[in-house]
This record gives sequence, structure tokens and C-alpha cells, in this order.
Amino acid sequence: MRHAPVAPVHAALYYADVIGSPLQPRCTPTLQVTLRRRGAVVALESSVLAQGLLPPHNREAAERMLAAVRAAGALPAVTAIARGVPVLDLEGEDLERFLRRDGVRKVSARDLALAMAQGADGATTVAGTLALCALGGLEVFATGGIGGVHRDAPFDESADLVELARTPAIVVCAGAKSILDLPATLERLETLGVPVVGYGTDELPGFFSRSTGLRLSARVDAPGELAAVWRAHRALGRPGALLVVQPPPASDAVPVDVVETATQAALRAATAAGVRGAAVTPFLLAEIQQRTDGRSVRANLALLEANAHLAGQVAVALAALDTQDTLAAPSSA
Ligand code: PSU
Ligand code: MN
Repeated sequence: MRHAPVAPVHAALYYADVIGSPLQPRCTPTLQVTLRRRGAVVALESSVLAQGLLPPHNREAAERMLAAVRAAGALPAVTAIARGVPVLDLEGEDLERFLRRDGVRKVSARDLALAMAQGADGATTVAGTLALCALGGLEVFATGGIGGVHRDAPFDESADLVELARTPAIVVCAGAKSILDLPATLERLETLGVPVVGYGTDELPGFFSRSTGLRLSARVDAPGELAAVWRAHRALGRPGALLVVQPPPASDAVPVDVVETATQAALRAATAAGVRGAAVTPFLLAEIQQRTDGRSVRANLALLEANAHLAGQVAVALAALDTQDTLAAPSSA
């Protein structure tokens, strides 16, 4: 029987669905080889580039994050849906389109299939990126701030939380965004069974600011320690993520009262403008950027870079553990 020619994305779907083999996301040969060898790789989300930061800051964010992962000795991989195709390491003209932000939609977990079937450009949030990490076998992921429980809009809770509960990955961030209800977000993470580990801190960082006063149940101070915790987590068969929270670098952090004043004003503006749903987070971030005179942007760029670097170090530590174990495995006599 003859089949009509199909577009590449549809052919991939055909093989995945009808033949029953899992869909292979697109990636460069370098990444493919590194993943096969279980080398050090760090996933980066694309929504922070296409929705979270405005040009030219989004380009600076991309450059600094990619360089930081490489400086740690790992390979960076910016995930996205590019013209309907799930991609693990967006680059070249594809990446440029996302930095220009023209017609790039925000893609959370629920939006992935739609973006694929419609051949759209989709920038993945933490939730969307986690789904692609699971598909591609990426274990370490760096971002700025995760989504969480919102303050005022009733029932608005980011899908990031539930995806963190069911996707195995080490996620390095600076906490949840300051626009959220942080105590409620921490409670939800506890309920969902997601370990939240402070890196060099005993309290939850406040994203733009270093401190929130919210105590964490765990702290580590070295990348190797995180790799060991991750191994134990996986050995237990835990299904979800390990959330690592690192305060923004002191040199660029914004005092908590400055952030809070800007946040309150941003929330009032959002209510007045009737902003709803997926548009809420990008709207609030843009408002705070304006109201802090760019200080929030400097903090955002610095923490993205620091998180990418730490994630790179963790990925390298994990790859080293894998190698040790392979060498130490008892051979059948
Ligand atoms: N934090 C930022 N910038 C961002 C985001 C978080 O500093 O752009 C994005 C992330 O992609 C996060 C998403 O996963 O916002 C959460 O959106 P929502 O609340 O609609 O789930
Ligand atoms: Mn929401």
C-alpha cells in the first residue's frame, strides 16, 4: 500500500505512534554522541528567552548561560519546539527566531502536542522543558525561577509544580519567582514529594533577592554532594525532580523591599489590565523590569548564568560518578 508523502514532523509522529517506538527529539550529532556516552549535558529552557526577557537582554542571557555551562565542562542544550519539531539543542537560525520573539508561543506541558501538530514555534517553560528532558534522556536542567502558586488569582498554579513531581531531573534555579506566593509554593512542593535543597543556603532564595526567611529542610555545599543525593533519589525509584535552589549572586541581587514594592505595583497593574492565564507571568516580569529601573534584569541575567554554571558542575560530577561505577562494577569471574 502506498502512502502520500508527509511532512517530516508528521512522519516522526507516524513512526512514534503507529510503529510504537518513542519519538526521538531532534538534536545535533555532538549532543547525540554525548548522550550516548552519558557525558555531561545541561538542558536550558527557551521560554525565559522568548517570553521572560526582552531583547537585547534575552540574547545576553542565552550567551551567558551557554558559556557558563561550557566553562563548567558540560554541553548546553536549549530545548524548544521548532516549527513543530521537538528539539533538544536549538541553535543557529532557529535560535535567532526565538530571540527575535516573532510568533513564538509559550509552551507548557499541555501545549506541546498542539505546537507539534500545528507546526508552530514553541518556547518551553520549566514544565515543557521537563517533558522534553524525559523524552531525550537529559538529567540536569538549569533555569531562573520556577512557576508556582500565584498570590491573588484564585486557582492559578503553574504546571511546573506537577511536572516537577513526575519528571526525574535535577533542576537548578533561584527559587520561585518573587511574584508568587512563596510559602504556598513551598508547601505544594512538599506535598508533591519534591525535595527542595538549598545550595549554600538554609533558606529559600527570593529569585531577585537572596533571602525570604523561609527555612528549607536540606542544604548542600558542593556539586558532588548533589550528584550523590541524585543517585540515591534515583536508586529509590523516585519519579520526580530534585529542586536545587541557589541565591542570586550578591553583587547583583536586589533588596527584598525594592522587589516587593515593584511586585505589588505589577500585580495591581495586571488586575487593572485584566491579564489572565499564561500571559500573567510574562506580564508581571515585564512590569517589574520597568519598575526596578533594570535592576531586576541585571539580577535575572546574573542568576541565570550562575545557575547554568552550577548545573554544568553537577552534570560533570554525575558523569564522573557514572564512569567510576562502570569501572568498579564487578565483572563475572
Ligand atoms: N522565571 C523567569 N522568567 C520566565 C519564567 C520564569 O524569571 O520567563 C517562565 C518559566 O518558563 C516558567 C514559566 O516555567 O515562566 C511559568 O509560567 P506559568 O506560571 O504560566 O506556568
Ligand atoms: Mn498559570
